[in-house]
Amino acid sequence: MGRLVVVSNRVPAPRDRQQPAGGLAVALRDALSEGQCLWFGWSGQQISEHEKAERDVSIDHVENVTYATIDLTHAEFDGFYQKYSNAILWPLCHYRAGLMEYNRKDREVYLDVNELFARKLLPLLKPDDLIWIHDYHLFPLGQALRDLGVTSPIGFFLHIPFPPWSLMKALPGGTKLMQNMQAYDVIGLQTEDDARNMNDGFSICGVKARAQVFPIGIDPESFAEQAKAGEDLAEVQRLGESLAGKPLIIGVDRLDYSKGLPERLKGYETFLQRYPEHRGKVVYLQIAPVSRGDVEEYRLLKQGLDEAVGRINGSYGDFDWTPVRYLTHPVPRHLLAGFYRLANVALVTPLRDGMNLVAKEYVAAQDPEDPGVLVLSHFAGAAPEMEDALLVNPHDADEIAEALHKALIMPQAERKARWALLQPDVWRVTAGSWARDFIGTLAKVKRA
Ligand code: GDG
Repeated sequence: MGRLVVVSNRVPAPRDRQQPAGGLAVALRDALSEGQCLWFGWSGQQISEHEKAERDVSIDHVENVTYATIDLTHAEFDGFYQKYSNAILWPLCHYRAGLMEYNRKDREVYLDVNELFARKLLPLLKPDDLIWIHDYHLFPLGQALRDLGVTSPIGFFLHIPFPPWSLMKALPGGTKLMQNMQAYDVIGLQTEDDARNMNDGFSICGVKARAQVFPIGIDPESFAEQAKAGEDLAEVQRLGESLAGKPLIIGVDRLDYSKGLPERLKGYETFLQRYPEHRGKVVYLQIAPVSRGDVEEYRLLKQGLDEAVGRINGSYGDFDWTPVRYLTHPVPRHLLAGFYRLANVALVTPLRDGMNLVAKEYVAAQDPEDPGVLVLSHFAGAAPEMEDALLVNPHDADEIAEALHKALIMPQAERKARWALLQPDVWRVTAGSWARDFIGTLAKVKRA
């Protein structure tokens, strides 16, 4: 098998290269552990327009992995990342065409940055490389590499949903985007629905390409160990003591409108209204680290959440009880694992989600003898694999309220039975197996 070349918008920061922290880095750990590998992408640094001419690729070797990064100018960061990727493709792929802020200029910057990636990557490539491109920031990169004469196998994985063509065609230049996908030898999506949507789009656009399903997972073994070890951490014990015997409901999401946070709070409020017996007797901890804070839509979302939490705490709280504990900063991963294990219920209610790893992490973190209950949205990519969770429609506040009540009073025998049905899939489809399946499929490709 050839050398693995991974391309993603962001490459792990130097401090995270020994011990991967981010989702993609953790997911790729197995795949990157063998042979020589190259990881190419944006450094996370921005430069001014006049520094652009001398822009070079910086190279760093850590064990068998070469990290190659480039800086982006402020204008590139804005047009490529903030606007086209995060204010156009992200909402559209999450079925929110109404939130799209389309501007032709941003599309041009997006295409330019993809071409820049291709030009800077080209001299680093070797003939027997396997190239694996990640996510919506880089849809056209495969074609840009082909235009420069690259003939190696190139694969593409989309981490987020892909909507039906009737919606996707709202994207100006959408047909071109689909045509560019012909450059890829393997196209991976998270779920059957996503792959069907993309394949229907291909046939409508007359594009000869085929999307396949490669659901992503976590590293359940190490996460379960971390969660168990978490029991002995002072912070986890402090959280436990602060509950004073009350059950804990946990939510963990980047502060993103796809995660259904306002709807979830409405569900919790409805729960407090309809089941007064739980008032004063339960704690809901929502961890929602701010993400993409410079994009207007995300600022408005945060404002709305700040207000809703304040309102619920003001109306239902008491001098010795806060209904919602709400953090908008990240919690270190080892604590998070311990918090999940302590939590009696996890509320994972995205309006749309490619997969949702939080659902899998929560299951992995449980004590098999006394597991908690997962309340999961039908619209998470994880839902088809996790039908033994309490599945809810996140738009239906009453359904969330009923599921919360059911979860909190669920007998231990039922909790154990449900967990035992959820556990095998979380252990079977892992980050490692996902990467191996994808790379194995790509390695079998011989381009005509
Ligand atoms: C995209 C797709 C797909 C969250 N808060 C904290 C924290 N996290 C960690 C979680 C989890 C990860 O971030 C989030 O992963 P998700 O899968 O839930 O969601 P996205 O970030 O939107 O990821 C998604 C994924 O890509 C993979 O393909 O599943 O559908 O949208 O690992 O634990 N971690 C720490 N502190 C926090 O406060 N340490």
